[in-house]
Amino acid sequence: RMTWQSYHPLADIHGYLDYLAQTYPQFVTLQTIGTSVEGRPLKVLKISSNRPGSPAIWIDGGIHAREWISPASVTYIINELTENRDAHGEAVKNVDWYILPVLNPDGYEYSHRVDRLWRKNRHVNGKCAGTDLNRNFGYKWGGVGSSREPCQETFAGSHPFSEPESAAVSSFIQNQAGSLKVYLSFHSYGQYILHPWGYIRAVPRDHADLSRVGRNIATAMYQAGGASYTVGGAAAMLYPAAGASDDWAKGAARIKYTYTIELRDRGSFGFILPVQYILPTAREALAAVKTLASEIANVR
Ligand code: 0X9
Ligand code: ZN
Repeated sequence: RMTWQSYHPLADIHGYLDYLAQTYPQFVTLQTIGTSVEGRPLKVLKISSNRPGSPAIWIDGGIHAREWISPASVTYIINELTENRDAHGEAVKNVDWYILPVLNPDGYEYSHRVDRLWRKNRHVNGKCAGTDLNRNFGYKWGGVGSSREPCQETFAGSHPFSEPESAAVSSFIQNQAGSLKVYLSFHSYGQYILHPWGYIRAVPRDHADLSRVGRNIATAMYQAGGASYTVGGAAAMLYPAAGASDDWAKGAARIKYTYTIELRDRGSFGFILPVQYILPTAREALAAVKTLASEIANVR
């Protein structure tokens, strides 16, 4: 079934989520929160603490089709939090987890079948296909670092949440009514731990908290897998880009600990990360989420 020795097509990933929900019904449930442009389900796995009022963590992967290490790492995290639940301490059991491994299923499949370097979703906009889902979120939408031109890689869509994938995620997150304390999105590549803001080179009021926890994440990732991750504000450290999911999570959904993590590598292989790096990278990703869980769970 699922391994971390190769990159899997969408059917394997969705089949694995179905299997987990069937095998662990006491604490795992699977919900389809919407459908993609081409009609594929957006499957969110909930791993429950079974304690009312628990803090919750949202994790997504695969916003960008070609960043295959992201769904691979997110499914590894899911595996550890379910099949290996007792190995990771109390904090992870006291959190409700909402995990969407493939936010852009159409793009993911297209990158497997047709164009390995496809980035966007598969919405047809006139002569070109694809909206950049990480420019389509409705906070400071359409600003710097996004394009109005459908043929560009950073096309922001016709309006905020014009795409079913980003719209479904935003509705679901808003419906979690304040329980979400962490929003985390896995991308590649570059080895960065990015926090808001991404639309402007300024920092939010609680920048010191975001930076402190970000540095704790970097330390844990280094210890888990040996790669160095750099922490900083997204616009200041990488480039300004408006309409991304992280800025929306912080600015509109008001989730305090919001991060985008750019997984391995630093550019030697880039998006085409060889399969022998899946496990070490996924271990780093797991260390990141465990750090966040202990930060918000108040048990140590
Ligand atoms: O440009 C992006 O969407 C992300 N980088 S990627 O190479 N994976 O495409 C970075 C997004 C960082 N966050 C914001 N700019 N808000
Ligand atoms: Zn990306």
